[in-house]
Amino acid sequence: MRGFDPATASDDDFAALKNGVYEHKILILKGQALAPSAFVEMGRRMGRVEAYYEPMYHHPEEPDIFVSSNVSDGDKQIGVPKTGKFWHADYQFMPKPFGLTLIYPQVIPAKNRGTYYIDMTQAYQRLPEDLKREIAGTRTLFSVRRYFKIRPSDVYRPLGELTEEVERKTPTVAHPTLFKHPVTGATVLYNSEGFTVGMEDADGNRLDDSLMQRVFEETGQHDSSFSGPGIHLVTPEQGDLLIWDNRALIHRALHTSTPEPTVSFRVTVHDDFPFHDDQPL
Ligand code: 7UC
Ligand code: FE
Repeated sequence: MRGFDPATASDDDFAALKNGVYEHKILILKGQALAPSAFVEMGRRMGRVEAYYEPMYHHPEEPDIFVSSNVSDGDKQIGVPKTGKFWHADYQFMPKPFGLTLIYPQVIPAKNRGTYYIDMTQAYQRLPEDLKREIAGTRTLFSVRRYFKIRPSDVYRPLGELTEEVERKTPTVAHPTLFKHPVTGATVLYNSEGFTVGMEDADGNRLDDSLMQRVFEETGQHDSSFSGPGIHLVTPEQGDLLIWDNRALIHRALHTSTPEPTVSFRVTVHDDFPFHDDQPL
């Protein structure tokens, strides 16, 4: 999408932009030139901005910006390298995830760059009927534990103490495996290989892990060639600003395999709708 200027856009323009995101799942705004503060301001025009819960990711001047970066300035690493290199939706392991993710790449490597996406409303439609029946009414359990990044201050800490802290601050949460998207009404299959740690039936009984494995398989998350019909790669250019529906899409970063610098800024936004109504379909 060309010509969207957040500085002059009206509230109606922002409302139309958000509707476009829900309709198309992802929009790419071309030719953006925003200072960090203007990027945060843009997020505020779209809803309530949520800063990442771990401060090590924060932009030094704008804590509402999450920085993914492999660039370190001497001893001073800003942000965190190699984030999100696994299938996930943002904040899926939190009780209240946000509806919108904005990514504004700053330094783009020439090779092996971008993000893969799977539309989990379409992936649901493609499931075999017996699997649809099996997951109906269930809940899926999520945790950050496998991808929590060690902080500089964790050096020399016993691993047990660290895992205890992760479980205390971000205990496993349950979300309905299937919920109705509050805007489009589509059925969202809420699952990801990175953050899903189990499933349970409507009465809270733990289901066999083979069920979540089958969901990973059938939605293409085990496809190591990333060539399946449901997987889409977006490779941004300088000036692109990506906005996507963090309910409908799961994503996975493709990080450069060469030592090229890469830096990306992220702002995340709660929109005007409950994330889900907590009623499993
Ligand atoms: O470092 C990372 O990969 C961050 C990840 C654990 N969480 C991103 C998010 O918004 O859920
Ligand atoms: Fe992410």
